Amino acid sequence: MLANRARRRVAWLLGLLCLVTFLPVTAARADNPIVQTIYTADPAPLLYNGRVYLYTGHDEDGSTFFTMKEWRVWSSADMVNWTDHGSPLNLASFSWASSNAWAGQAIFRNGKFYWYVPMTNRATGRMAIGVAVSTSPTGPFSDALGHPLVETGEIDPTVFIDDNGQAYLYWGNPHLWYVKLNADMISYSGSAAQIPLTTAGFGTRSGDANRPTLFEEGPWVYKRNGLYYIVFAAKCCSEFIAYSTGTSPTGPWTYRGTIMPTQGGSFTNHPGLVDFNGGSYFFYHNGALPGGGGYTRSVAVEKFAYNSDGTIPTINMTTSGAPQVGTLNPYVRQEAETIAVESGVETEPSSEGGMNVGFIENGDWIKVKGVAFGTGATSFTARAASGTSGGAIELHLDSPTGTLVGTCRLSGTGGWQTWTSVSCPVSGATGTHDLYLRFTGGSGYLLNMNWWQFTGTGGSTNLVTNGDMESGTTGWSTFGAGTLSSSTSAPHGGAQSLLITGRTASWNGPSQDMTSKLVNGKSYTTNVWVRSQSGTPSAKVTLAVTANGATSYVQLTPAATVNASGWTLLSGTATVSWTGTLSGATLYVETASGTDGLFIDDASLV
Ligand code: FUB
Repeated sequence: MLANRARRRVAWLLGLLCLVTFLPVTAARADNPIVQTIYTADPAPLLYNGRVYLYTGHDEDGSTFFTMKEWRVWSSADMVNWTDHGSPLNLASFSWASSNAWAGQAIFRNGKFYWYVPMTNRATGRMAIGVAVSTSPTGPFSDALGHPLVETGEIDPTVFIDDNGQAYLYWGNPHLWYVKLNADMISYSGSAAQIPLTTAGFGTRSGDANRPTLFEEGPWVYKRNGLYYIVFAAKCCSEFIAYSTGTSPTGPWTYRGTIMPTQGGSFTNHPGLVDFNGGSYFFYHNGALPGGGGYTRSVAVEKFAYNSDGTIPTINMTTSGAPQVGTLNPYVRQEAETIAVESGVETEPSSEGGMNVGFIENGDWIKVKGVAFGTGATSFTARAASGTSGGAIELHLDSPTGTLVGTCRLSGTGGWQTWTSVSCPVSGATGTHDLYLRFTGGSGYLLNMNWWQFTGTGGSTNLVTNGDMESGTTGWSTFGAGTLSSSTSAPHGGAQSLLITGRTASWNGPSQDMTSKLVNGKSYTTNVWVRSQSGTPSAKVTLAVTANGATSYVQLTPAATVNASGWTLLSGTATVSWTGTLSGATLYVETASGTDGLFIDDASLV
């Protein structure tokens, strides 16, 4: 909360400056860092079920050391709007730990999530690594062992499972350690060993006889196209991010150079990399928030592309961050704590489960990026509470003072966790916009918000019948060969997805007839979530348009690699037009090659 007060003071000062320069104060707000409600550090992304879950540390407000007591979880389906899942793990979760909730990483295996975290072992006073377990990516997590998994006095665990199922845990500062984890992920075989820190493997550091190589801390190990990568924080202080590649999980390693130069106002940095929805993303931390610095850090993300030889380009910190993947659907319930950028608000656990937004004062706002209203919203509902006399929730497009499309008023509800639903009419919300929820009222705290949802014609314009697959195979056919069935194994949303098996050509796929639904010359946005039964085909959504006896093919989405371990969003916007009389229009999901079985879910054409 101190952070917010500090930010408010900064905003006030900026406001004074802006009065002089006639710039709106809000112009300075950026999408990076991705979390602004608290200071976060040490990002560790994990893909699960079409979302990126981000595990971080939490720097306390006003810290003068790495005073960290808990870990936090965030998630996003689009890389720009991040949902706050609170803190499902803290030092008190480990009876043997005393302090220093530092950098960890979580991984999914056999239906469970394992989160490896370093902290001080009270009994020895040394840093040790514990492992917490949960059946959900957002917890709650509990100590799997009741004692450290491994203790060498060093920090920063990273975990990796090789293609043959062998899992490895690496950690270290100043050394680089590893153990081979057993399949249960909470024990290991053999004893902790060190990876030799050679200058060929980890670069040359000058000026520190005790540390001849660049390796400092924060290892992040993964495998891509048969090559092993170890990305790490290099050369203290200030750190930069460098990497090495190897031909096996334990080397030999070859130093490959800098990924992210020293930048950003924090003397540490910490890498986490993930491939999501056809793109590659680099998470890191810096001191970019107001009041930020070496002990008050913030997590940020950049999109990048590997070079064709597998090397990683130089990545610089930006304030714009990664581009949005797809759009956000305002016609389904959205958590209030799903935020791209905010000003003044904070989050807290909600009595209705999950988190809510709170500590809202007059003029505070939340930006939700890339909201697809389609042909229009007619009303807005918010789940809200107020222990005072409430306030107004103003709905603005594209800036906190942009077009006002609706205002919901909330009176006092008798308590900050006494929830009620308030609705108000909406007009003028069409197309895709950044939505700003701006809160106005008297002095002091106004209201809390748990979730929100729009209704309207824009929500019913999905031209795909049974796009959420909750009605089995209704509305769906196959384009060419294949057998459709409804699947309950790991749906993207709801309880079911659609499965096609028995494809005999790459163009075979689940399909729907759109002939009577399309308007000539109109631009349509397509979103379809896809995963493969096995294999990693390149999938895309296509529209076969037949007019005047000729068939042409409109690419509704670009192709993206899909896999069996999680959902990938195929998303695109394309203009559909024809000459003469339209006699057939078939939407279908296909692959560039191969005949892998495909699951699809949450399909829309708007
Ligand atoms: O957050 C505490 C420590 O700072 C981490 O363990 C290191 O990687 C550095 O980021």
